[in-house]
Amino acid sequence: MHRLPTVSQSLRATTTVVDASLRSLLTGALCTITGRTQPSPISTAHTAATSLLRTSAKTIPTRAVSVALTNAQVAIQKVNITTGDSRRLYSVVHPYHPSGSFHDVDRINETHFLFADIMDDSIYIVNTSSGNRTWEWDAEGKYPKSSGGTYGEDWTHLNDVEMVNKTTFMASLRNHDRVVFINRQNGVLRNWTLGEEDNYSILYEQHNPDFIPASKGGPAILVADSENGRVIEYQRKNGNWQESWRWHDTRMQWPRDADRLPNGHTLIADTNGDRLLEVNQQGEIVWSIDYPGPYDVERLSAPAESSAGPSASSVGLTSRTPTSLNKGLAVANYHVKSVVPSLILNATLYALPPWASPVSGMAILTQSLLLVLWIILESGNYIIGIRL
Ligand SMILES: [Ca+2]
Ligand SMILES: [Ca+2]
Ligand SMILES: [Ca+2]
Repeated sequence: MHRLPTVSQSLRATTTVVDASLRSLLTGALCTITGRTQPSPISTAHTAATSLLRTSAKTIPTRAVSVALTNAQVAIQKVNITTGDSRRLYSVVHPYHPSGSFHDVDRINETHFLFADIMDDSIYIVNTSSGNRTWEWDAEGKYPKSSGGTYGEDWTHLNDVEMVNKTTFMASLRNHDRVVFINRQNGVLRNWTLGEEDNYSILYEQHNPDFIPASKGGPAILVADSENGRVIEYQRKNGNWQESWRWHDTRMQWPRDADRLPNGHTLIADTNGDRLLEVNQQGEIVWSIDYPGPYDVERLSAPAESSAGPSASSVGLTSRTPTSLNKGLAVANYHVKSVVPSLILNATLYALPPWASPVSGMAILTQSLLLVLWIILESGNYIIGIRL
């Protein structure tokens, strides 16, 4: 995989924030985080922000981030994390689209960037020195329009792209529950596709798949299997994808990023679990902090995403599932998650403040529905009373 030390990552980000309390907790664990907290005046439709946590005075590399400047204009900017200085590299206006069209952008070299365009259901390479697209792949025509989400609105929800090598790219079609491989000459490599639409035993509306190459024990894909509430890895064996590792606990809820670090640990953004955590090779949590709605997390001292991390099978990572439950609220939350459809639960939690747990979220949703029902019934009685 050809990824550079200063590769841009995944960032629908807005601004630089140094959070002192988090900084003290993360000594030695230099991270960037994107999330739905939005302390910036820059507007975004899908609220996102980057918190750049600096724990030492050493030089921190520049990163490129995508930003939503207005409700119609999106851009990528090169940001010096140490100084906060930024330079716009490329921007476009989508007059009929809300902001946030660039759901992911990876740097190929100093001038060329790879985009995942969630509004256009496409991936493309842009030469930022000329502003021209040098290559493009569009999902239209490759999959039925009746598949995925609503065609023309949120059809594929193409939320991530990654360069596998100079000729092949990996993309995440969230609404199709698929990770696909796209060759520049031959298009989709069908026998490499991971997942199939509505087969939730494999993937269920995933985010941020990372490709682990053969040189690191792959081919493997580490992915946040969001609606299934787990982080999972698949290993390529005998021409098929086979599950090789999974991790989740009673708290995990709608994770949207997992990075395999060079030491075999896994860094996770647990979005509706409102925390960041790192698990070691034995599946134990080595540190965890509460953080509202994190979307993506990066260890700045490591290469981007999972590009320097080993596959689970090559180092024998231990899986973890919530077989032994904690007492109290954790048990209640776990049971709520087991009976409430994940799409409803996660949509509710996304709209509620970060303190809302699955139990409290369902209580608020139930009370709101009862209130609406009561208003409807009372309105009906009132109208009937008038007519009588
Ligand atoms: Ca990416
Ligand atoms: Ca990742
Ligand atoms: Ca990451």
